[in-house]
Amino acid sequence: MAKKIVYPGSFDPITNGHLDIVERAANIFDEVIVSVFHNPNKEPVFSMGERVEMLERAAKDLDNVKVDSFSGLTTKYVKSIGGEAILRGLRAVSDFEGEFQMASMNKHLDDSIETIFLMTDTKYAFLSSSVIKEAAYFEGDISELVPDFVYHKLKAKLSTKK
Ligand code: COD
Repeated sequence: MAKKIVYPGSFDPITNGHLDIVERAANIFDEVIVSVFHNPNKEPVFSMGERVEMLERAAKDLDNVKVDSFSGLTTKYVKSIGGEAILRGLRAVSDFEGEFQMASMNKHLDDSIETIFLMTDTKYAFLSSSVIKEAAYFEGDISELVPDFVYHKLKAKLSTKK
């Protein structure tokens, strides 16, 4: 049976830390679905269309990776597309508590769906979309931390906000 795993997130925007997790998962699982969550309570910097497009570009050479979007419960979405598990990345100890809570709630909501964690590569352990946006806003050099096209899109987007 083909193993399909879903990597859900905000990806606002994708960083090299996210991409590293996607690439490593693509070597383990038959199919990886990277899916952008539509959160009605959050105002993202990038629209849903922009985030999906950036992920598609970043994953274009990975044949078994597909990009999608969803709203509502992750567990319901995973089931609806025939996924078997949820993929999450773990950075520092500080991620553990929130991830443990989320995985436990997801297990409560659907006992058939496991959450699988990949540890971050230590060189990306400090990376998050939020620190990337803040550093970029104040013109810090983040060029080595995100794909090239994300770097340019971020610069263009943030320059209109000043
Ligand atoms: N290295 C490795 N992994 C990383 C790095 C890095 N540098 N940066 C981020 N990651 C990992 C994160 O730990 C996470 O696993 C993943 O990448 C995505 O991160 P984000 O920040 O883009 O996405 P989140 O954490 O905001 O996504 C949250 C969800 C959308 C998955 C969550 O809110 C959700 O499931 N919502 C749907 C509603 C639902 O079902 N709720 C019930 C569950 S409590």
